[in-house]
Amino acid sequence: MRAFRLAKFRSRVANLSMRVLSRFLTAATDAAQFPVPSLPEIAFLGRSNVGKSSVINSLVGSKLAHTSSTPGRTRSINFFEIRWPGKPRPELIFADLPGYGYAKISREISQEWPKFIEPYLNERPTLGLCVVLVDANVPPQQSDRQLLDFLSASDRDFLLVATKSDRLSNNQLHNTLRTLTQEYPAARLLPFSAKSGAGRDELWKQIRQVAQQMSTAEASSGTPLD
Ligand SMILES: Nc1nc2c(ncn2[C@@H]2O[C@H](COP(=O)(O)OP(=O)(O)OP(=O)(O)O)[C@@H](O)[C@H]2O)c(=O)[nH]1
Ligand SMILES: [Mg+2]
Repeated sequence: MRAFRLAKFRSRVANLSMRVLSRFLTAATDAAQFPVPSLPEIAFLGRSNVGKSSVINSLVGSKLAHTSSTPGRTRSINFFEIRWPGKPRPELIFADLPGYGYAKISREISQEWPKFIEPYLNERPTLGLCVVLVDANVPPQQSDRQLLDFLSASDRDFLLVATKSDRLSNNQLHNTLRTLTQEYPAARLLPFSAKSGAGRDELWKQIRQVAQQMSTAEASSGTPLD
């Protein structure tokens, strides 16, 4: 778990055709346990079981984050460091967040939100992008709407990712994307499947763009991200 894991990507996008190294950093259930802010950070958010940990594993190409068919598997904010081989230092942090939205889990998690998830989303200075996952097989949910409203109010950049697209026919996926666009007209939307790898290159592209913008801003301001 703690050793850097090597994964190979085959990508049609030339500059994404590379290996990525990933490493578990820490699990936090309290703001005091967050790692010192340093690198651009990408958070993965969504209802329990939507596939947050699976998206992270698909991106890094290894079983870095724990996945489970039982909702509520991830109970802490789990931080992972991402590095490209040949580079001396890591370039990104991925944060896998606890899910919300299942009745039993929801009660427990709702107590946790004010304690560490809300402070994380509100105050984390290095958080560059919130990847908000919604299940492409499930109609839009009130809990997702609440999260997106929360992120908009906090002025957080977010990207909406429709997961488990492999379970839908092209026609069904088309309808789902249309519904999501109607429901969340302001959101950037991307279909994704951890199973087939659909959408992975595009998601990497979006993540790297944010990371590059943050690094450029840091370099031109002359001050570190924290
Ligand atoms: N068919 C299909 N199944 C998927 C996909 N992504 C995730 N799953 C399945 O969905 C279940 C939940 O996946 P996780 O990645 O653990 O979901 P999570 O959002 O991290 O869940 P919590 O940590 O409990 O909030 C697992 O059984 C996965 O195998 C996908 O792209 N396609
Ligand atoms: Mg999880």
